[in-house]
Amino acid sequence: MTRAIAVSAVLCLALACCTCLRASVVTESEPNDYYTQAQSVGGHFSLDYRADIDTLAVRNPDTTWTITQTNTSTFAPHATVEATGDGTCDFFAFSGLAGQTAIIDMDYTSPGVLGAKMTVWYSGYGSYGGEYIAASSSTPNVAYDTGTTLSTDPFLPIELPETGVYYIGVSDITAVAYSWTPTYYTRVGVKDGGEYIIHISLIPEPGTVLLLTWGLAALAVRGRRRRA
Ligand SMILES: [Ca+2]
Ligand SMILES: [Ca+2]
Ligand SMILES: [Ca+2]
Repeated sequence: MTRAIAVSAVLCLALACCTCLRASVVTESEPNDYYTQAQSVGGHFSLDYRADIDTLAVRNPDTTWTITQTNTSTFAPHATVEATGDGTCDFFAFSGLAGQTAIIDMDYTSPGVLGAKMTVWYSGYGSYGGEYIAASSSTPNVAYDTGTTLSTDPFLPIELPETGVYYIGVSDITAVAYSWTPTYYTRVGVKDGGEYIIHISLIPEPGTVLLLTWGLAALAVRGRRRRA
């Protein structure tokens, strides 16, 4: 049992190291207009320090969120997308674990965006191959996190319901998320020339950190016993 925990910990550590080797900023690439065309950011998570990833959201038992101005960039793996609107929607894909908190923060929107909406979809089910999970409110629940330039910039914390691939859709603020179909998205794209940045942060599960700590401690004990 102890050996299994140690091996799991090493695998976790190796995975964490691998996912932190590449730069965390991704340039948006078209076409990415629907979740079937989503641009993956999965290989671009890192623990690089960023001053504008400074808002922590913790989910309460009553499903509300406690939000504090805390920089999470050095302990929560994150990827950043730099994008420019061309009249179409933009979709990005990342992987997460059931129960994990993902924080999606939009920053540095140019006046050309004139307000954007973010929608999150899960890939595992749904009549079109993806299931609508959540959407940002037109009234942000963070007044002015670092990097926010418009009062309508969306900030969306979400507790992931399943383990798997998720999609973030960026559209015009007028989009009605739950009515989306494969044809609806063509009418609610981000304004042509409008620039924005999205940070996707995955908050580590306390249990994962504990498992890693136990595993490394177990390896250290085994090493001492072998040397003795
Ligand atoms: Ca920010
Ligand atoms: Ca697009
Ligand atoms: Ca923001």
